[in-house]
Amino acid sequence: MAADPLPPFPPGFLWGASTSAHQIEGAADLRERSVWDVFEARPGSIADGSTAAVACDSFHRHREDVELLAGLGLDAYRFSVSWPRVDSPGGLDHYDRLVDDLLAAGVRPVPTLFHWDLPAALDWRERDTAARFAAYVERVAARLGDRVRTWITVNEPAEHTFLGHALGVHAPGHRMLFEALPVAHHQLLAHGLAVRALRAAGAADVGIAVSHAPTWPVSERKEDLAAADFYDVLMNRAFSDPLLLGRYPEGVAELMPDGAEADLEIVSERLDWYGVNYYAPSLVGAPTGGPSAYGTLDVPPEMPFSVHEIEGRPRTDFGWPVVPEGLTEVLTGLRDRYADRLPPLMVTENGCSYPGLDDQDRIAYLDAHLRALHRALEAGVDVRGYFVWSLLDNFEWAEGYRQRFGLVHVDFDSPERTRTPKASYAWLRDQLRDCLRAQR
Ligand code: IFM
Repeated sequence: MAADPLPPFPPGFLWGASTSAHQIEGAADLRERSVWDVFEARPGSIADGSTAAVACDSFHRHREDVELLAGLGLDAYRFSVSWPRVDSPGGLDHYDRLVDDLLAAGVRPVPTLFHWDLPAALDWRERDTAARFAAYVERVAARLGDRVRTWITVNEPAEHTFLGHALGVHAPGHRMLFEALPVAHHQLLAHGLAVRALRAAGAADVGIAVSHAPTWPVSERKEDLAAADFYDVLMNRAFSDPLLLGRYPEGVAELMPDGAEADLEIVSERLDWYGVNYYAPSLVGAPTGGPSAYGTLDVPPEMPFSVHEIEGRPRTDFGWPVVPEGLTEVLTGLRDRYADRLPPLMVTENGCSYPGLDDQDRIAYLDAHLRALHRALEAGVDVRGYFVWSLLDNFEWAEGYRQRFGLVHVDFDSPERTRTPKASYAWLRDQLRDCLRAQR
């Protein structure tokens, strides 16, 4: 257990936990199908052969989740709204109840409107999907907007583009390599249209959740520096530049669909805050002629870069290196790059996978990352909140139930999906009570 008390955070700093609909809800029989349902049915697509049909059964057990959030003393819950559920009769009723129960427990609902579970009939390769998304967002806002103050449009458009459409290891399973880039643009366009739809419905606090990994060159060799720079463009700046500067960086602009340029005014619609999902940096060099790997992910040899292991660091169960200072680097780096174009930041995801109930490794991880966030605050970066990924162990996409990110253990073998708070749950609860909020 980490010994020193954590430093206090500024008054009003928002403390939360995150989940997503497909990863926790289950009740797949009570909604339309998503691209993930189709993908999970393909033999070999999910490492443990599982599906998210039941997951944590949070659709039926969301009150237990709300109690767990309230027990932690958190201010906010970031969950996602399932578009395929909203498309089914009565689907919005579930979110109505969830929002009411959260508010009754004193927890602010923070819905994400797209967290990868696209309705199976739709396709992000089609530009029209962005307009369909905006129409869906209007329906959700019309129903929940009287009680929801803070909204997130889209989660991690980079991962959904690259894992789902470039490499084919996530749904919908396309392996289009660089031809996948229009999928990124269509999600960003969808985001901009959603910001407009939410504002038209009266929303005043709108953000997006974008993954950011500092890219470290494997050496100072010219080839490694160039490969790392391109990787950084592809994974980070291809998303933050259009959102915050209204332009695509050189190297990806030419890969975007015709007419993308004209959409950038919509894509860069003003944000109330910018969400950062941080897990670990990437160590990148020139291609080695063979495959390279990041955790469980294989990087194809034909890519113009190779990804290397960061040595000398503890690793999570996923094989991801634990590098807390990467979070400080991301936050200060965004401030330095975007300066007065950068809205306040919010860490919308940060966490780690470890097994077991006595999860001292998770405590050490969270402790170190909160200190790293605090260093960014001390350096003058305007960060307004932090959401742990995740409240619950859940369906970790292509890994199935093998990777456990929760503060709360879920027994996936029990019909009740029994929830048991881990040591990290008690630790975070006590930190929130004793130090993190000392200045309030
Ligand atoms: O579980 C995912 C989440 O859905 C998106 N961000 C990363 C998490 C851990 O892999």
